[in-house]
This record gives sequence, C-alpha cells and structure tokens, in this order.
Amino acid sequence: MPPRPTKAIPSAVRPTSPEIMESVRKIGDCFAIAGEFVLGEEISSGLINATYRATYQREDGSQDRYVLQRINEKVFTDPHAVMRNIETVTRHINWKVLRVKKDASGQTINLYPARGGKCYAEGPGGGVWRCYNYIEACRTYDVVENTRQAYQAAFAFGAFQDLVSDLTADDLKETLPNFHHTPQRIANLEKSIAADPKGRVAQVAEEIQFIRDRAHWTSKVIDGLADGSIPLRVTHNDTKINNVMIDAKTDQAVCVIDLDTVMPGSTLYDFGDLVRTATSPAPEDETNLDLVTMQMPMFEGLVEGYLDAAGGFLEPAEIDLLAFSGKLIALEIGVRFLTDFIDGDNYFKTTRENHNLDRCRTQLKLVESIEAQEGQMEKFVRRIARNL
Ligand code: GN1
Ligand code: MG
Repeated sequence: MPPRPTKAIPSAVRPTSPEIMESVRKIGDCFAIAGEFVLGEEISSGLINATYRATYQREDGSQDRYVLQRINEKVFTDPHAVMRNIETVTRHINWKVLRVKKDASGQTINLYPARGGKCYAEGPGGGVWRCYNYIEACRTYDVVENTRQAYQAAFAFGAFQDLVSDLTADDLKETLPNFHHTPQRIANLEKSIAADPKGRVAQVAEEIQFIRDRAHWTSKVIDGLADGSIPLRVTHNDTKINNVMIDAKTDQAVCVIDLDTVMPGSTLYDFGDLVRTATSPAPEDETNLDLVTMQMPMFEGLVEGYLDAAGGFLEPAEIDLLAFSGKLIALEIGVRFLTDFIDGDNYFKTTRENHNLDRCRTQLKLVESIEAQEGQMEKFVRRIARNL
C-alpha cells in the first residue's frame, strides 16, 4: 500500500481554560518577565514534562511569548542538576554563537531568570519550573513532510553536537544514568515481564519474542563506548523530530529544544533517534502498521544533513554504524514503551487505552522495515562518507 500523504499534526497548543490561565499566570509571576500577563495555554506535545505558553503585553502593545515548563520529578529525580546542565549548555552555545555571528539575535533557546536570580523557580504548587523564550514563526513536526525538513533537522542536531563538543563529561551530570543502555533497558523489560503487575504480559507474547530475538545485537554501541572504539561525547540524547524548531515558511531548522537529557553519550544515539522519528510517514503512535515504514529518501536527507554538520569530527567507527543506529534506537524505545505498558503506564504520558502498546508496535514495525533495507542504507552512508 502506498504511504498516505504525510500530514503534519498542527500546533499542539490547546484551547485554554480559566484554570490554565490562572496557573500559568501564577508561574509566570515567579519569573522576571516584562509586561502584563494576557494569555496562558497548554502545549500538549512531549511525553514527559508539563508545558505551557504564556503571552505578555508590553505598554506599547507589543506581545512576547514564553514557554513555562515543569520538570517531571518522577523522571528527573534531581531537577536542579538538570537545570545546571541546561544552564551550562545554553551559556556555552550562546557564547560560541555570539563569537561566530557577532550578535545574539539568532533564535536560540534561552533561559529567563526567576525572581531572585536563579535560572529556575520553585512553583507555588511545588515542582521546579523554568522559562524559555518561545521561538516565533516556527513549528515542530511529529512527522516530517519532506526531505528538506529531514536534512535540516539532522543538520541542526549535528551542529548542536559540534557546538557542545568541547564540553567534557565532567562539565555535565549524568542526570539519567544508563539512559541509552539498550541491554539494560531489555533487562528492565525482563524484570517487568517477570513481575507482570497488571496481568498484561499474556497479550504481548509476540512483541516480547521479537525483542528477545534481537537482544544479541543491542550491546554494540555500549560495548564500543566501553572499549573506547566509539568515542564518548556530549550528546542531546532525545533527538526526536519534534525536538527541533523548523521555520514554518522556509523549512529551515532554527534550533534544537528539550535539553533535559544533554549528557555524555554517543552520537549514534542522536542519529538513531532521528532515523526512528523522521523516516516514517506515520506518527509514533500510529495504529495502522501498514503505514509505518522507513522511507529511504528521508534517510538519505538525514545522512546528508548530519554529515554536512558533523562529518568533520565523526570517527569512521561512528559513521559505520549510522544505519545500524536507527534500528538500535527504534528497538530501544520500543522496549521502553512495552515495559511501561506492562508496568501500567507510569512513565510516558498516555491519552488512550493501549497507547504505549501501540507506540511499541510502531517501533518494532520500524525495526523490521530498517532490517529489510539495512544493506541499502549502509551503502548510501558509505557513498556520502567517501566525499568527506
Ligand atoms: C520522551 O520528552 P520527550 O517527549 O521529548 C523520552 C524520550 C523518548 C520519547 C518517545 C526523558 O521524550 O527518551 O524517546 O519520549 N524522554 C525521556 O517519544 O524519557
Ligand atoms: Mg523530553
């Protein structure tokens, strides 16, 4: 069946309500924002944190918008360390961008100070909140619409890796240890299978088998990092396609967002998550698996964009595994969705029954599609890498 025409999901900003208005106003008050609060709305994308958009009006009538976000403390048990990491990274990037561009007018993600001078605020109802500039005239896509967007997104993440490449592992705290340790993720799945707290294991025998059949190749990157054949670098670690802001008119990637997981890691995690989220014409939670497929032209756009930005510093061992990384991360996230389904949906936000199971099935279908095309994918990477 030919893939259906790709349709990006429109803005994830929800219609507001008096309750949302009130709580956004209260949180906004904790930050040094100029002007009068006029509107608070919820942004529903993102599976972990609670995110809002706040609009303020200045005396001259102009309006500025901000993103207010509460860190999910069940996931990030040390939110202050997350904020320290983000402060380190955004300062470093701004300093570098300023040097190259001579002015800071480019749209980069920036933290706004809270009253009192810290880069975060403890909310009135608890929790750790931060405030970012809202990047105007841009949007995020849950599904890429064309190869230009794929190229741009991969270029943006490659450029991001380049910008943080001179930070060291000591500059950042590993806030989520073993975040991309795929064998560890599988071990966690096995624990959940054994515990079966919600009696859901019986209905996922096929998915479990699919994963067990592939466990033997999941330590490739982790082993490479351990024996030094793959370099440990500072990476983004959550490069799904809706974590890059794309100019709605030009399709140009403006900046990468969601810096919560910036930590020491492998470039392959970042490239792999791009393959996972930017090559299929269907969203992450698609229920019609016939629509889920790794589209070669999108992969080609990713490779070209990524190598244009990162080709200068990547080592051959990393380039050799670019095609493999897509199937690794698709399987890894599939494992995490399945684990959460078995555990009773405690980690990822869900909005319908079996949501995590649907997400898992999409990932596994993508793994299959990548397996069927891996040779061709590797060949393409080799061809582009020859010209580096
Ligand atoms: C989460 O925060 P968000 O929605 O960008 C998750 C990622 C998963 C992703 C799956 C801290 O990302 O690891 O790949 O959902 N982030 C965390 O959509 O667990
Ligand atoms: Mg996130």
